[in-house]
Amino acid sequence: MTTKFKDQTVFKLIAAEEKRQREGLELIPSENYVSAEVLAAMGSVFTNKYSEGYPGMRYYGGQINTDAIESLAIERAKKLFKADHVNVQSHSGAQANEAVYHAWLEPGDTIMGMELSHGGHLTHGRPGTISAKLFNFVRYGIKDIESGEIDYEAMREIAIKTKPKIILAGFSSYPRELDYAKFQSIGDEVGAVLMADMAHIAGPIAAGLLKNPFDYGFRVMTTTTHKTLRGPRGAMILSKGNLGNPLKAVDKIVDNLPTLIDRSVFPGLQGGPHMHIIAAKSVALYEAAQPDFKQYCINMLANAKKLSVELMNRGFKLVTNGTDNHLILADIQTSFNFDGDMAEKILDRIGLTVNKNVVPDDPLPPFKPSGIRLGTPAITTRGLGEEHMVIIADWIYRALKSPHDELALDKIAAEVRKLASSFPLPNDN
Ligand code: DSN
Repeated sequence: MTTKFKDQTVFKLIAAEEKRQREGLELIPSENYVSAEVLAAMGSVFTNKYSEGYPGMRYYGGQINTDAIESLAIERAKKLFKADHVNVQSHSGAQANEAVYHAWLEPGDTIMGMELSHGGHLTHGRPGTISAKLFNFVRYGIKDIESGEIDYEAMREIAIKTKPKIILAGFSSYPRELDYAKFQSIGDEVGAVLMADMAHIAGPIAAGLLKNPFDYGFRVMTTTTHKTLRGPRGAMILSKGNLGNPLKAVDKIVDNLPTLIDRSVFPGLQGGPHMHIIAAKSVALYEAAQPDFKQYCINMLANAKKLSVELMNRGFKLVTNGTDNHLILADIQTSFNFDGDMAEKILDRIGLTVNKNVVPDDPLPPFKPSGIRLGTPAITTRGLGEEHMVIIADWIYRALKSPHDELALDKIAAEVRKLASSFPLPNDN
């Protein structure tokens, strides 16, 4: 397969990665496998084109096809998520969040986001990030680790005291649904713009299986496109309001958020958009509008629930004792008396890919935290069902119970390889 390429070094690594993906099972909740069509669009000649600006307003010639493809992505995303406007140029979720902050805030303004160890993301103000240097972050968090319910009363009190200009709903390791109506009432009370970072749950929202924050007064949603949405690596910013000329300055009023955001992305934070990625986003958005995508999301959520129950049946302590979405946070330190980093490495050894993760108020440091994060987006794309969740829970339990038994680990690794190899990758078909 690699012999036709001159750069053997790189293409051998690509082949090796494909083999790793084929023979193992990806359980990282932010990962997925794209379709052959998304992959083809990413590897298309659109990568050759510069298109600074927006459709109809570019700084380069030759935009007949780029304008069409970007407009298509925008229209498809608007329809899928009930947005008034969508910026499809953001290169990543981090940049999308950054662009929204800069569109609406001045340095020193306050943003309220989820406590990082309770599930919030790095771009929600982790010390050391650019946004944490520029803006003042205040926090809301969960009431207790057993229910995972957000302490909305405490959130309201902090919001009244600190007057955030943005209240941010969103997470990268929170296994429950948020009560967006409560966000709305607090946002209205303190006059904050409501923003949702729905990177993890964009797929089920598009499928109508999880609530859409736009139905609860949210003005902005950011999402990556490569997680449950199953598109190329990249991001989008969806907003409510009116779109003016994005190349001209406009007043900072909430109805102008679409224009303010477009200006913040380009020329604020980025130069030329990646048109091959935008082409692939268009394909993914088309796929997400098809009936089989809804079934995929139903299966993904059912698999996550089943996996969480099977893990708990085997004695695993899960943060919030289960999941309402596609992700599971297991407290390995409490369950097995070693940390999540060690668990990640043991599971890697048997071909199950997970990632170490902090648990709420983790006493251990982020590089050797107490937990691991697991999820079902990728294995569900592969075609695994609830019956396989029993097998996977058992493998995880057996491996973590006997982490130094090399023979036992070899045996499990062979079982993983055999099962995984019987489920082709989407681009095999
Ligand atoms: N790094 C992503 C995740 O794994 O959740 C979030 O950006």
